[in-house]
Amino acid sequence: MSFELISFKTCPFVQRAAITLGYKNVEHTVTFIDLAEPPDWFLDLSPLKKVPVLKVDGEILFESAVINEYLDEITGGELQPKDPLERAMNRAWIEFASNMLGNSYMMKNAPDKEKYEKYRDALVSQLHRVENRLGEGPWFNGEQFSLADTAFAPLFAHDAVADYRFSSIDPASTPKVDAWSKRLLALPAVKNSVVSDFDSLFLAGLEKADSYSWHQYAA
Ligand SMILES: N[C@@H](CCC(=O)N[C@@H](CS)C(=O)NCC(=O)O)C(=O)O
Repeated sequence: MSFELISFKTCPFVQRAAITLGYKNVEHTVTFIDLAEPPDWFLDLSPLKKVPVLKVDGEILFESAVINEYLDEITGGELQPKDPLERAMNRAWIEFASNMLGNSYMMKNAPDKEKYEKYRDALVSQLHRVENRLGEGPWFNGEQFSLADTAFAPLFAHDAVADYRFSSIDPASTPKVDAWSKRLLALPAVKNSVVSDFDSLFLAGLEKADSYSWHQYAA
């Protein structure tokens, strides 16, 4: 089978698929596009005009959570709980992580302090909810690493940019999230899921957006 991941270098949803591909050692190629100027071939093939897209023997698979479930299923399926309710609850938390990624993006790209704080407050409250959900670890479901871990890891990778200058995690009030996030960031599959100049590309994006967070960082 051939796998081609269509990617944008700073997209956290792409990163989820890249982590699963890496964790499962699935041989694949990566094609980068610029979402500011998406090529026609991409607009034709991506139903929602979004990345990630995974081409599987030429077939188009989209939506990061769906891509990850598929990748797990063709490689043993151990990244999803066997119990249907547990599996469904994991899916729900993956959706929650997507919502957090949205708030994180809105916060970092907010044009002013008021909007920045609005999204930061939402994110902090969500981090507390995750804190209450986590057990003893080391992973989201305990001993077994899962797709829930791969879904949250990009949030923490974005949080760690520029030596945690943009972090919303308070280790004192959300210690389990803090420890879990650092454990995830130390995994080779997570480390290798972004390009080597990820930090500078991410910062360039904030500068281009002329965001409040960029001005705080540059000051
Ligand atoms: N629900 C989608 C979200 C993907 C998404 O929002 N990707 C962004 C980049 S990070 C995108 O392609 N945006 C382009 C657009 O909205 O036109 C998933 O999980 O794959």
